[in-house]
Amino acid sequence: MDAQNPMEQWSWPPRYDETYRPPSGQRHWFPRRETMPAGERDEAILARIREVMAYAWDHAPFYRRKWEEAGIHPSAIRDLSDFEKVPVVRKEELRADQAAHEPFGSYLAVDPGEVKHVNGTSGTTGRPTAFGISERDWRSVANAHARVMWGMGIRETDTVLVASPLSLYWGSWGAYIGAERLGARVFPFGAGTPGQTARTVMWMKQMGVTVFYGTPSYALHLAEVAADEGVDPADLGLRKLFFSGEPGASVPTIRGRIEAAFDAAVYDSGSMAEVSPWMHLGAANHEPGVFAWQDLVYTEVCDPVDHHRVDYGREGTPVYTTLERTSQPMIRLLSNDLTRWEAPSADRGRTYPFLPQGIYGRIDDMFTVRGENVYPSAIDDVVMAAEGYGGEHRIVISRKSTMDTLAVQVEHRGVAESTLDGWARAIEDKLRRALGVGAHVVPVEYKTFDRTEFKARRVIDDRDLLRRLGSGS
Ligand code: 8LH
Repeated sequence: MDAQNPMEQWSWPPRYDETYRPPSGQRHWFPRRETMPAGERDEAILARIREVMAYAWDHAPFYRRKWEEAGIHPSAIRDLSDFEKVPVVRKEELRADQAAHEPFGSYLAVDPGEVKHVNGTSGTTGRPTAFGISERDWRSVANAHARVMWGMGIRETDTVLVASPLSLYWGSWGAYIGAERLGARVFPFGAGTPGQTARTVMWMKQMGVTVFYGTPSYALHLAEVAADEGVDPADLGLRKLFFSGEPGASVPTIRGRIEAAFDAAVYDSGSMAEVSPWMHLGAANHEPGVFAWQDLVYTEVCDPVDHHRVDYGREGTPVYTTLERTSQPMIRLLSNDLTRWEAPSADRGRTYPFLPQGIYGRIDDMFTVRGENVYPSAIDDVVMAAEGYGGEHRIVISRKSTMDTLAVQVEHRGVAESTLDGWARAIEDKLRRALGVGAHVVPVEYKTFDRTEFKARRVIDDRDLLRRLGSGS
């Protein structure tokens, strides 16, 4: 690294100047870190990985046990390819470890007394996982998020609405503390209580909200409720919306619908709560897709079976390593999500690897119909582009004898009854072309389905039901 021009505020453990903020007209929060040659950054990342691993070895019995079993010592990591040999961490392992070492697991690498914030998974089934966050980590996350939000063009003059649940969900708090650190005005309205969405519309107007944070599904629901209340969402005054939590902001049709409804720019971000700063994936200008800000959370897009990096241009599953977390460091956490990555290029304004379609699904959510792999987000993309789309749909996978079949129930709005059949067949054609397999489209009335205020669940897998009843296969 250039000794005359070191990376800005780059240290282990992380320490940030809390008074720092770039001049408003500056595009990058930390220009050097964000635009330096990727190879030089990788050298710094390798050194940091070794520090983080040594720290975890000394402070977190979970990692020492795991690596001893695998015959790996932090000192053996001499390049980023060596790092690919470090075994991945699965979410089930974290859950089991917390059950055995309550409440934060033996991967807690600080004294329990240092845990000053608790968040957790909001899953309603199974054992929830607790996130124990030290004050130092809380500040690192705030600084990282401020930086990524700055990259989205959010400034201290903005009022940022946090429109996702303000409870256990790390996403909401991460957006909150990032906006606060950036110097913006934060408006934590939350989401998820009955009647709240109509009130959100009213308050947005009154407070002059300029930036929205939530899930893509919720933004679309909000637009619908605003229209029901007689308010054109484009008149709400939003400049920008940024998202995380589910695919959508990089799915062209969903992105387009949100941009058109609010007449504002859309940005994707998000990874996993465990690897907060989750916002390490952030937008490139005004295109779909996200950067992997490697100096915050080192992301390897890997083969889902051997967990080695796939070449740029290829699809794989992100494996994440936090480079700035000390309380519950995550070292090669397996996401089981799917994405495709591209090599860093200075042309994009930041020299990070780029994920042009964002994260487009989870491996578990992918299903196979007549030999073709299908992602729900690919169906969303086609169906939501249809003229007369009513705002919601459901994807139903069932099994007839030994054959899986796919049906999509699509709400329609403003489509004449006499043309409904043709409308459905036209969507079927587009689905066949996009997915390579046929799907049966069933038109249903507008507002047949519940809207979500958080992450959408649109897939109904009847085969699961059959399996549970013991009559499947
Ligand atoms: C995404 C995205 C995205 C998350 N595109 N899929 O992102 C906020 C964090 C706090 C979050 O949602 O964490 P959580 O609840 O642990 O969920 C993580 C999963 O959510 C992740 O594995 C993805 O499947 C999905 N996700 N952000 C597509 N921008």
